[in-house]
Amino acid sequence: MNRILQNKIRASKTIAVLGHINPDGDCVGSALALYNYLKDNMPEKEVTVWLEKPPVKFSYLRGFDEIRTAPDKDFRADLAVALDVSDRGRMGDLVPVFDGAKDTLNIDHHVTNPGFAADTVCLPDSSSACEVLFGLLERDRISRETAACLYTGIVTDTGVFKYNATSEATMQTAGFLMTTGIPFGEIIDRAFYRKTWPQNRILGKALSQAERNEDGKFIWTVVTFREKEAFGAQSSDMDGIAEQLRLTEGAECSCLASERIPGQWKLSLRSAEVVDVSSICARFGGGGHIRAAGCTITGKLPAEFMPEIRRLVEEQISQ
Ligand SMILES: [Mn+2]
Repeated sequence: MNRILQNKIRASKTIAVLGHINPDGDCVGSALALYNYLKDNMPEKEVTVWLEKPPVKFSYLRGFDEIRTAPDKDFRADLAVALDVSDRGRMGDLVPVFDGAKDTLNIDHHVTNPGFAADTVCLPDSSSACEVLFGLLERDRISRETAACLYTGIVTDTGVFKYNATSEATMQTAGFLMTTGIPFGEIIDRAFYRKTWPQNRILGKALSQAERNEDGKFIWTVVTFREKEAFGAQSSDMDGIAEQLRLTEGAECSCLASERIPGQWKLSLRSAEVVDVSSICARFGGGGHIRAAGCTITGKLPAEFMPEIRRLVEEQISQ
């Protein structure tokens, strides 16, 4: 086992644990996993955990209420450990806490990581920062609470053991974590599937008013600002709608147009295996990945831009 984490911890009295802006399940999970691991096994250490305000849905993880969100320029830790952070700037307002530490370590899994810390453990083939961190911890010192944090991160970053980065090692890690007695089904629901009331209602609204072309390969839907307001839905509540549309039998490509503010349309496109949606979004100044991309359109109505999107999608499908 790589002893770098143990060695650095042994040499430090005060330890600051950090993650990236807009923290997701892997970020919150890995940060709190290390926090809990240190609290459980080394109570003599002074450990603090720092994150930008994390989503409240992760409040089931122990230590959630102890997360510090306000930067402290004068804070000097012996060791700062950044988790799931692919780039120094990704720590946002909390960069000074990292920079103020005498020693630094970065535990990550992003292939683009330039190695900004004094030492870096970055395994791009790992599913998640939580999987990388697990490899650095002593198994028999992992409590149920720490295991719940690690499991949360793995579930989030693998889309519940579905994305390509899911490996045999991922499943073995998850299997070990289950042996600690974590409520794994509940964790999957809370971290991944559970939706708020406005989220589910706006999803239903968007799906019920969806349309599709003649062969059913392109499916689209439009949600206006007024409709979002009526359901009390935020822009972030639209996440997952385009993906759900794409899962329609026979569909190759989906498009959700949601009005962010009056007159400004956010488009989310998803495809199954043929259409390069990033090239379509690039025409409108957006971008993303081949199978998932987005763009923003202002000054046009859906009745004007959606036929254009449809034509571009159909063009690619017919090629
Ligand atoms: Mn991650």
